[in-house]
Amino acid sequence: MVRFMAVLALFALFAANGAMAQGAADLLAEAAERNPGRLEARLLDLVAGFGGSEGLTGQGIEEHIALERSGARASALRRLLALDLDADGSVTRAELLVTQRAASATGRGRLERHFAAADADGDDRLTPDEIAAAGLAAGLTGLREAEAALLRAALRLDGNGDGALTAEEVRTGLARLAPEV
Ligand SMILES: [Ca+2]
Ligand SMILES: [Ca+2]
Repeated sequence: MVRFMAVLALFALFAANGAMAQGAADLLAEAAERNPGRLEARLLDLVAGFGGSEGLTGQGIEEHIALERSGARASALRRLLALDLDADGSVTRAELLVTQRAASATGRGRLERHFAAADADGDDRLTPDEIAAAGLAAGLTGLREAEAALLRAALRLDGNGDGALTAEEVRTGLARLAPEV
């Protein structure tokens, strides 16, 4: 029985791996079909910017994703924290109004939008938790899950299977993906 379960678990694992690999290949193929030039430029930039001497590893891809998200998160947090005039960690509607008075008409609208988006419970006050959550959400918007999945899928182009992706492998891998013309 134990052996049967083990075989079953192994089978499930292989099936999951196969589905994952298939999904990654599909993601790349779709992106290549949509805009081959853009995908190639994006991946070559990534290899150049985050690859080591051997090429771009999974860790390099994760670092890029984390950096993109932390940048977007920091911008959103800074925007909201700048409204916290008495530095108590929360932003009240009264604090928002003071900043809005000093802003341009479009600036006022933007501030209202950011405040309302962050005020999850709609009580006209941003708690530290609401501010943190708004930052996290902005980070995910900075680099969406679909884009992250596509970048992770790029490792499928690692032709020699050494776990690192070179510019050459990106070019030849994408050329192989390109639909027949
Ligand atoms: Ca405050
Ligand atoms: Ca609130």
